[in-house]
Amino acid sequence: MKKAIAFGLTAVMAASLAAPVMADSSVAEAASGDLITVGFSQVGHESDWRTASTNSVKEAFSKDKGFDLQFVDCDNDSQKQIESVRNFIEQQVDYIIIDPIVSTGWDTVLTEAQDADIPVIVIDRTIDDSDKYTAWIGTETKNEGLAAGAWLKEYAKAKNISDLNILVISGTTGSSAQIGRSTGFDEYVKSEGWNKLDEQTGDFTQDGGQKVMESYCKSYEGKFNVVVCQNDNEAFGAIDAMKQAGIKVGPDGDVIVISFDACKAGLQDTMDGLITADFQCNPLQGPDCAKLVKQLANGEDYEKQTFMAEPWYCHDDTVKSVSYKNAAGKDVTEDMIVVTQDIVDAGY
Ligand code: GYE
Repeated sequence: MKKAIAFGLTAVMAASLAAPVMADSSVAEAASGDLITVGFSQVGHESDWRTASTNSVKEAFSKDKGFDLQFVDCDNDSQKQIESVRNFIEQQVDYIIIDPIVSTGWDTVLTEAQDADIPVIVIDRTIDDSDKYTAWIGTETKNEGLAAGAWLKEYAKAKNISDLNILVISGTTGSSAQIGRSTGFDEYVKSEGWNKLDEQTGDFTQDGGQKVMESYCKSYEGKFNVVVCQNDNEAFGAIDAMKQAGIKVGPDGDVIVISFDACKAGLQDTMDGLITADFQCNPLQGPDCAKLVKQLANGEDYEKQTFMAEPWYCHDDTVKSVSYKNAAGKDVTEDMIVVTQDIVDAGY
């Protein structure tokens, strides 16, 4: 008995030393070995955004914080993703976290999770054909597309550019991030009568962005002045392809590049003027997600939907703010922030 108490105390002390900021209940759970088991089915490893997302979840769901996390990288393969969720159900984990590659095809496996009494939390991208999950944490990607459209409209006006000939390199087809950004931006294409020449997927990768841009440079030589890349990694590839084709991007060049994510390297390119505007999507969703799982475990109230804050960045102050009707139908005005070295340094 004495021995057991002594062991308990030592374990609690050791846990406290290892994780001084941990809440008392978490210390007790971790020390007793009573960890909350969580399976995380991640999209893949296609972008800087994704790496930041994976790291954020792994850090927030560490053993010292009271979790036993099983991580599966689905390599952008939807079939593999469904199997990973089934595997978590078979193992009877306490909670499942899914970042869905595509937004449909989910109802059957979510019904299986529900039947097994395993709560599912969806992060980042959305599931649009089933409501059999407990909560969602992520970003409103349609607002990102709308803000990009509102910015381009004002930028073109300020620079006296009357003809906008646009090429889009979209993200993974059928992902909510692609659908949201395309839908939001296309509202402006339509209302402003812009000429969208083409839209092809670069699958959110640098290589994909480069390949699509190489082919665009041949097919649309001399015919375009805007390239919209649906994430920074695609923009890096597209910028390389344009450089090789002798096209100058940026405020004094031939082509305006718009991007999404605003990861550290994207912010650097925005400061350097290669990307003219970059609309941030915040990947640091791990802490909110871990907080939510603890709330569920403790039977506390929780938010069914959590939207991450997302600032909008630009190279210079030509457009100081953007006004648009957001996805929730609300009229909003948001600042455009000129990227400085401090902002790059603080980036993910
Ligand atoms: O923009 C992209 C990543 O789902 C919002 O996925 C995320 C997107 C992000 O691959 O870089």
